[in-house]
Amino acid sequence: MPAARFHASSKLSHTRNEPMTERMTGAQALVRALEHVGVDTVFGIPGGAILPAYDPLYDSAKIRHVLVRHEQGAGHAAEGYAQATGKVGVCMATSGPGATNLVTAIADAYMDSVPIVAITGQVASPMIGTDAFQEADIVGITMPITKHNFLVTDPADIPRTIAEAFHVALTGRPGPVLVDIAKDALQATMTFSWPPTLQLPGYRPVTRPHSKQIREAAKLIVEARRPVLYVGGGVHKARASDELRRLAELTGIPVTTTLMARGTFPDSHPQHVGMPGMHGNVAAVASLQRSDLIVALGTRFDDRVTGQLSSFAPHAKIVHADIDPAEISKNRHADVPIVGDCREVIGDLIGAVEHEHAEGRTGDYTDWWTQLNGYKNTYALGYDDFGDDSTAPQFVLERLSELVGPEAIYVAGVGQHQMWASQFIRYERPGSFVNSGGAGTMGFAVPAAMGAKMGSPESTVWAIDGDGCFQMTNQELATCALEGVPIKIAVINNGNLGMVRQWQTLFYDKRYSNTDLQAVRRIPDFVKLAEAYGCVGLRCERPEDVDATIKKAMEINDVPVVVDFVVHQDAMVWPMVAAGTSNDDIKIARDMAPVWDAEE
Ligand SMILES: Cc1ncc(C[n+]2csc(CCOP(=O)(O)OP(=O)(O)O)c2C)c(N)n1
Ligand SMILES: [Mg+2]
Repeated sequence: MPAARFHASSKLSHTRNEPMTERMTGAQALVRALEHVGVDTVFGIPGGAILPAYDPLYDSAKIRHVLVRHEQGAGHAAEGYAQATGKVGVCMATSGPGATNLVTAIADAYMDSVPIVAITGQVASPMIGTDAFQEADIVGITMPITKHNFLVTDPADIPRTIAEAFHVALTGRPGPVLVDIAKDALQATMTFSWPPTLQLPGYRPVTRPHSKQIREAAKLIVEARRPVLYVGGGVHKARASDELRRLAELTGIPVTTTLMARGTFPDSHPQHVGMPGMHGNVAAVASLQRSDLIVALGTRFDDRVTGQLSSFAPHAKIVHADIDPAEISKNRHADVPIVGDCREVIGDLIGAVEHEHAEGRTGDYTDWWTQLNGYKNTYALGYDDFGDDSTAPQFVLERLSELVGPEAIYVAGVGQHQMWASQFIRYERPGSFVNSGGAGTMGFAVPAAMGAKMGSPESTVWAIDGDGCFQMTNQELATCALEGVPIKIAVINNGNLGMVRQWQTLFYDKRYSNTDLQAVRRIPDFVKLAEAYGCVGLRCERPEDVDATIKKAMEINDVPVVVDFVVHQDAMVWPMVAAGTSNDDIKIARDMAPVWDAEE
């Protein structure tokens, strides 16, 4: 690929930058380059190797540095910021342990295709490879979990590398990019010029889909009897939810939204059949399983969706559209592979289907809808109360959804509460549910909610966290309180590592090895903990207090609020497809399967 000119008119910057040169240190060049690519917020913690960069950062009028309490928090905050803004999130750390503390968040961003740039200080270049103090080969460590990474030892390379990192993070399939800069490169002087010329040979993501494939897909759509749109996180990342809706309404095809796509198609839409997968609802799982044509858009046939791959959707032809050619036919063979940006793909599909309709070819999905509506009505999501005065966790989520509404951004941790947040909150807007899907990273919620709130200060941001997850990253409450980031956190406190306990209930004969967090002893007491961090702490122990507690939390907008919702420990996430089994064996409760044959 010829070297591309980096244009300020790209997504990376708002104004056209005139070429300019100036002598400065590598550190100053780093800060200047970050300003030029449009960075306004950086989450990080300083230390020896990155210290030279923190000095000019102190003077930047354009960049707000947010001092977090743990680098993992910086990484997830960058992810939350990226998801709320559509821009690149930025985190910064020193060498060695600072950099390795970012690793979990970088892996998380890689799995969920979140555009972040991580900037790390490295020991001075003559020391690299000597086991110098705080040396870690972070480029080596993050090689398999970054879209691309760089080690910079020449100060002259800093501006170009930053421009390249932002370009790579945001274009094509988004993802994390790491820039590791040796301390001596930050300290040395160089000649800064902007804009730089990108040197990314071979990097040219295909965004325009092939018209022959599009025509073929449209033909299959009108011929199919049981088609389904299987929508993944890529559709929102391509900002294609409007196009998706047009395609869905034009064709009349049912839509399933994966965990990463919740909100991309409104839950209230009659064509929405729900979330597929391990904890998806029966209609959505059946829509894929019984389908004769799956149109997969920006999604990757993840094992949590397909269940046992060999028995997944056995009668379906597959149209698979993705910006990343490596995803296509990775898990399931695609009959019609389409490489391209989902917005362009869906836009072109609309045109091609309209052409089919104009020629008098339309799909008839009446029987299919009868079947799916049967599943929808018979197997609507529900839950049991325990018949005592305890609170069902699902009830808390239901009430949150009702009282807070679809305009808020909900950010979940990982576990049962995450699945209930996906199932029982109604999402109507793309991007309104942020969570850790591919990696399943406990500790994601608090810092990601902080980043989301900083990216979208007008939005109400609710973190839905587990009592286990919350204890992994709640130190960022200090950051939120001090930086004035009034997020709200609903801790769904079941006193257990609930999702693991659920598997122990089902598959390990109720032998609860190391999942009891001993909630009765209140160590820690989440209300006191919140107060210690300068937040408001509330507790809700009875179902009749849920509404009033949520309303109270909604009235507090100047400081972060933590609500300790004490819920029953034995609540389970249903439906469930046990790991490694077929989607056909979905259970709606323990030992209870849908009665397929009766409806068919
Ligand atoms: C960092 C990390 N460690 C371990 C796990 C395995 N794991 C998945 S869910 C879960 C329990 C989470 O407990 P909690 O936050 O209380 O959520 P709950 O399931 O109870 O709602 C664990 C330990 C994980 N996903 N991430
Ligand atoms: Mg728990």
